[in-house]
Amino acid sequence: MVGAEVDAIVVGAGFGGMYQLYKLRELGLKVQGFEAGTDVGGTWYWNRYPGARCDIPSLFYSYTWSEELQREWRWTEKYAAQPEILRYANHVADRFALRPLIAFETPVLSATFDEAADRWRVVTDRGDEVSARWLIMATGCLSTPRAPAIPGVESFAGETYHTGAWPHEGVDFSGKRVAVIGTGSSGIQSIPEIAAQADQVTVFQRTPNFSIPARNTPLTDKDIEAFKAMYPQYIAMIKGPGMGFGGGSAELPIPDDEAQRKRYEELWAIGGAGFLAAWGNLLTSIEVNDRAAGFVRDKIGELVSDPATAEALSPRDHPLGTKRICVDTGYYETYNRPNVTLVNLRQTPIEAIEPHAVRTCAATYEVDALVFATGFDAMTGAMLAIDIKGVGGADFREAWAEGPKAYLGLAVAGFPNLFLITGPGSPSVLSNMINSIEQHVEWISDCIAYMREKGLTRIAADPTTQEAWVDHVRQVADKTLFPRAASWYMGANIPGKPRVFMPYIGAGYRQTCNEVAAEGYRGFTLGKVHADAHAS
Ligand code: FAD
Ligand code: N01
Repeated sequence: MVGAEVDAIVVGAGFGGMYQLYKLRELGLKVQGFEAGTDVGGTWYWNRYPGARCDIPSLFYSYTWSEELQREWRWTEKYAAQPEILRYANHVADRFALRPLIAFETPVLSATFDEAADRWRVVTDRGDEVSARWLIMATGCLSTPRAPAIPGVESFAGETYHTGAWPHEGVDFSGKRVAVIGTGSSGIQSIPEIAAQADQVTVFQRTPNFSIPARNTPLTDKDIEAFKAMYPQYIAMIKGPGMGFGGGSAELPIPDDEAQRKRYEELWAIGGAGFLAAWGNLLTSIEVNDRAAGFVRDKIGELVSDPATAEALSPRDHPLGTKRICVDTGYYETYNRPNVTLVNLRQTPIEAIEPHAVRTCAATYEVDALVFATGFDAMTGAMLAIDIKGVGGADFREAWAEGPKAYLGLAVAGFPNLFLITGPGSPSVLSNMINSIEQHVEWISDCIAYMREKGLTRIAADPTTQEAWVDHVRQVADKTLFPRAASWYMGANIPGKPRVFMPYIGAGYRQTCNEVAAEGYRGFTLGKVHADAHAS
């Protein structure tokens, strides 16, 4: 594909990229997708670790843009497991004939804006060079796995895995001694499953996390009927002004201690991340948050037989929900198994990995396999891996050197005609991501349609408007408890990464985006390459 010209390039074939390809093809554009993996699915293609499943009920963690798709797909569980979600992604790709639009096993390496033509020139690791007017980055927020540089890690003689890049053929841990490093969502989902299979599991925990039981169940006909009955209200709600955290409960806690506890008990019994919606100020009032956190710690104490282990599993260094809340199946109970040991790295840090062991300052743990559940270079990692040059040779990595900056999380000043799907500065990872993906894809598609209709070839975010939006994103976050946690939302999991709260937590985001578009793309400069340019 050297010298090929298309109208739009979409990088990434997860739920974002697939829908974007579909929409642009519907508009009549010639589109080319590039995907590093061998197939579609993104997150659900890469994260095949045991126990991987969604934490937003599947009926809601589904595309809403096709009624036929809604009708014909039936989820089997409240929270579908990874293989089922991947089957859904594959079904979408087949159902809408998306695969022919995508070059698989083709990572995009660079993109350079040609100012004379208002086109992006994209280069892949296969040597493709393709030019397009529009470049849409559907590269994912949690798509760059990271493993810490622990001394000696390269000397480990056993098997090494990362939850975010799990082998397709699966892993059999039977008869093995397994070390799991990391207790975020991926660790919390995989540890019970690994423990059920392996001889011995040693969990190396640096920071305990709050986790709420999923209470996953098979979906019944009755559940599906109830969902169908409320579907119009659901659509009205997600298309309404509340998208982002502003859409949560508005209720404030009742002063009575017993009544508060009753509410937490009810939500604990229901299970899932809805626990965070207990009160409208759970994520802004430390007093309210402390109560809820105390409730969860009490539950950990009830679930884990050994008091010292229960205490080590009890988070005390960050408010509940300010690190992504985890949703589990039997996580805390797993520590009652005789084959599971918890190592508290706050007391006894890892010093080195040896060929057959993990060594802390206090002991050496012999293991056959190492599982890194150590997360991702979230929200910026995939973008910064690509060498992007904008107007006047502007370097994308420099533009984001102090932290990511994007107008509405959709566009970056200095990089015209490039759009981000669920980029930093949008609700993104704080929302149901499929809803946010759809909103961005539809906004971007409308914008491209508008540009073509008007014969325009360049749209660029204004630096001052972008700066104001970035400021607003920070101010809104500062009113919450989120900045108090050393979370990946803040970039705190990557040494040297700027500490900036990356997603947008304010209310009314969709409405703002709609208004920006309705006002002729307020905050953007629109132009034409030269008089005789034809819009493509
Ligand atoms: P991704 O699915 O990450 O896809 C991005 C794709 O881009 C990847 O396939 C990647 O290979 C490709 N790519 C990146 N860079 C390049 C490049 N340079 N060249 C070519 N290809 C490239 N969200 C929820 O809302 N609810 C959930 O329950 C939920 N569960 C999750 C569970 C796990 C284990 C993880 C890791 C995330 C979860 N998420 C969840 C977030 C999830 O990432 C999103 O819901 C959604 O799947 C993201 O889709 P996407 O298309 O934006 O990105
Ligand atoms: O990653 P994480 P994740 N030594 O960054 C630890 C989504 N997701 O893959 O907190 C020892 O949350 C680190 O410790 P600390 C969801 O959005 C959803 O689990 O930095 N430990 C932490 O415990 C989620 O938030 C689901 O002290 C080290 C862990 O590794 C996001 O993806 C399932 C270490 C990393 O946790 C990321 O989740 C899975 C070191 N050097 C993922 N470095 C659902 O349930 C890091 N750690 C839907």
